[in-house]
Amino acid sequence: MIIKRIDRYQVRLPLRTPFETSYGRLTEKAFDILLVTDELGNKGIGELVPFEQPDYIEETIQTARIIIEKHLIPLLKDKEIYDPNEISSLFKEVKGNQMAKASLETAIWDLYAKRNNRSLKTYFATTRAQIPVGVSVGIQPNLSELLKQITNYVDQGYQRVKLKIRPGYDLEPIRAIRKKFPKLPLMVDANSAYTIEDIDRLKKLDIYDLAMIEQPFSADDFLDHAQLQKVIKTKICLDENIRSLKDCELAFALGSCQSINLKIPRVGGITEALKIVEFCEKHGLLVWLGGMFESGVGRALNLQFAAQNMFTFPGDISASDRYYFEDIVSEPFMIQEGEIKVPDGLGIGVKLSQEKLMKYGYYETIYSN
Ligand code: OSB
Ligand code: MG
Repeated sequence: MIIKRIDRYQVRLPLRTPFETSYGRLTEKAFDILLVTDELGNKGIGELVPFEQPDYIEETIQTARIIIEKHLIPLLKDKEIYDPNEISSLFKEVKGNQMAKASLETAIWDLYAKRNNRSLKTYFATTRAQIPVGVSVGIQPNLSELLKQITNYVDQGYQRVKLKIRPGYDLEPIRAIRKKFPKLPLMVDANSAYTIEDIDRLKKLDIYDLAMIEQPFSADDFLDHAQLQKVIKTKICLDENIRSLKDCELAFALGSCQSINLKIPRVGGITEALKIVEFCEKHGLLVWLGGMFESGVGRALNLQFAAQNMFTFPGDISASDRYYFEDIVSEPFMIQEGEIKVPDGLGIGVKLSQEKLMKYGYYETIYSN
């Protein structure tokens, strides 16, 4: 297949409630939907997920748009693609910028599956029609609000809660949650807010039966994570650190973690993500699927991927209404008895809602040949 045209919707969706992490507060999510068209008129869709601020990782939506238009699309020009696994090698000469790469790579996977009349999940080792899901809870203004939020999610059926923490907002909220929900599968995510100086405080988290502690230290640190993992029994999970299979190999060799939060966009797309899943399976690392406040497009991709039998730990794949009043796909994702149904249409299995796209975004053609 040859990519003949690429269209883009730039969208902004207001969040139902602001989301606070150790590094900032988000009230609205900006994202782009890329629509790629082949020579036969088949179409694939992908989501560009980075934030407007370089505060989660360095990539932003603005830098990603430049990389896509100036550096990635020219590599696709007149290129005959036989297999979507070729895209990651084709993009290799552009360093880094994984989320920019993933937006096109995942759109091409969707296109390829549709062209072959297949659901995307049929390319993966999947047997499940619906999957258990978890929810990520932002930093709250007080403990009663926190417990109210968690009670609400538990009542909706979420099977695992991830609490955002930062130094000073850690032991007390965890203790309060554990008191009310002694058996709840619970984990925490620090988004790099601690340093090795905080090791004594982090050791105190060990008694709360947490499923894992996600990304306590900085995104470029492997050694301090390894030092912490040696003295706590709770699993350390790496998120921001892991941009490639190489990063997983390094983390495993050094003992920096026992779990990986895998986000397809953060590792440059499906091909690299599949290699990471294989590595984790081989070496006994607990791999699960993370999220980036995706719209229905990225959410559908995450569901297709997390339907793999390996993904037993509930991911950050909540229902559309966890973050948004309205989704830009025609059928928003709903949670039912703690699970979300994996779409079984062609490709990623969702249809865009033109009405919602026009309400929240605008459209332009960024490539045509
Ligand atoms: O650190 O996992 C994270 C959201 C945006 C950026 C980083 C993270 C998160 C979340 C929520 O924790 C994931 C989601 O529910 O989409
Ligand atoms: Mg994280």
